[in-house]
Amino acid sequence: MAVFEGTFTQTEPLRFAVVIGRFNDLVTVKLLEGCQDCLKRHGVDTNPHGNQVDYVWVPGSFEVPVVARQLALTHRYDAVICLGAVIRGQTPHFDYVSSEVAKGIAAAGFQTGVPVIFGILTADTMQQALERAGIKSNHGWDYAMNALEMASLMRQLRSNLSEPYSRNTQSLPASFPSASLGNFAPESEELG
Ligand code: INI
Repeated sequence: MAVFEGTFTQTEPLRFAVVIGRFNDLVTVKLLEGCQDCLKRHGVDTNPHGNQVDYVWVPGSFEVPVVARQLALTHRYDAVICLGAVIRGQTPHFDYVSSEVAKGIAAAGFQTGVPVIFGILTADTMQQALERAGIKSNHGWDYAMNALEMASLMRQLRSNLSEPYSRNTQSLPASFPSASLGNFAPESEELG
């Protein structure tokens, strides 16, 4: 048997997409800077005109999942990093936006088999959000680390493990109905 773990060193072949919400861009621009700093210090060319990272801006966090899923479906990227800032304020908007975004980002990763990193900062106040986006620490850096680790891990799993059950049903016992894979089978029909 084996142990699989992502590494942070062989980053040259990796490709990333970063989806960023403009809402609360005082915060999201800082998250992006932290994210780029981390990727760069691990050898990734973060130049938008280079060939390792693409950037996509969307109006707010609510729009992040649909774009993240679309990018993941292309299978051009080893990971998609989602950046946004949802700040509680005085309205229930916070709860609607944050819960839908969390569900949508999870679904994007789960449906496509591509790591989609949840880099949506949720905070009670702008001060709290800024503290987590550079004043005290920068969570953008952490999200990039998560992306590097998952990108590397998924490459290792792909190159070391055989085809997933959904693509190799002949090796399954007859008593294992393929329908039982249900939502666990990655979407392949849309990949072209
Ligand atoms: N978008 C955010 O990214 N953060 C927020 O705090 C926020 N609040 O609180 O309203 C927010 N709203 C906009 C939302 O993401 C959509 O862009 C908008 O509703 C249009 O669909």
